Amino acid sequence: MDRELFPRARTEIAPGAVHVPDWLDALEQRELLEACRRWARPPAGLRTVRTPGGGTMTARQVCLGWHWYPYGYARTVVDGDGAPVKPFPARLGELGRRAVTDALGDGPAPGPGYDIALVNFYDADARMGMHRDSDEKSHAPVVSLSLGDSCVFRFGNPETRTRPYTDVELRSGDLFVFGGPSRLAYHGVPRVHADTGPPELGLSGRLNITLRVSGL
Ligand SMILES: O=C(O)CCC(=O)C(=O)O
Repeated sequence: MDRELFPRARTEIAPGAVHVPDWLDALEQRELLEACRRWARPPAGLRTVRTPGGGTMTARQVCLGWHWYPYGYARTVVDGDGAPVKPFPARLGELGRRAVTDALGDGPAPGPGYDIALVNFYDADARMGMHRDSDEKSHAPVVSLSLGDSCVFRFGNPETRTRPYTDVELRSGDLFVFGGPSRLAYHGVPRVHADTGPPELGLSGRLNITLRVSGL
């Protein structure tokens, strides 16, 4: 989508946290969406996440490689149908490596590569509260890809859920990477803008694919 007079630029939002607009082309977005639809099917498919306090997350989720539940990782869907988690596709690992190089300019990090994908599906009313990705043992950068409707992505600081934070609009095809001093920064999605995705993609709602290194 080219609504701007000038192309949106790569922006460092905080030290080690970089937004790269339009990183995925239309074909890559379509292929990823088709893969997400396959991964969402049971067993170990899209589920509603329940938090220990009795709440439910409004974004629904499917995991690959390791199953995330509040607050840990398992090899089976311990808070759902109990099935083994689907394997982490090598293709997503390559995408993760390329994303880090493009966003941060770093070569491949030594040690294990990406082995977790969380796929979050947001309808127009879904949100994600401010949280830190702190259940992994590795501090490798988190890679986040967006498909479909645009959203407000709130990126804060490692100390508090509150200000200072920066609101970034993430659109279909955008990449956001956060590592280094921002690896444990609080972040969330306070708003999804309905019907703003590229019509040719054929997705109603928003998908986010988050890649992490477990260190497990
Ligand atoms: O949907 C997003 O852009 C953020 C997802 C997220 O923060 C997470 O999965 O931990």
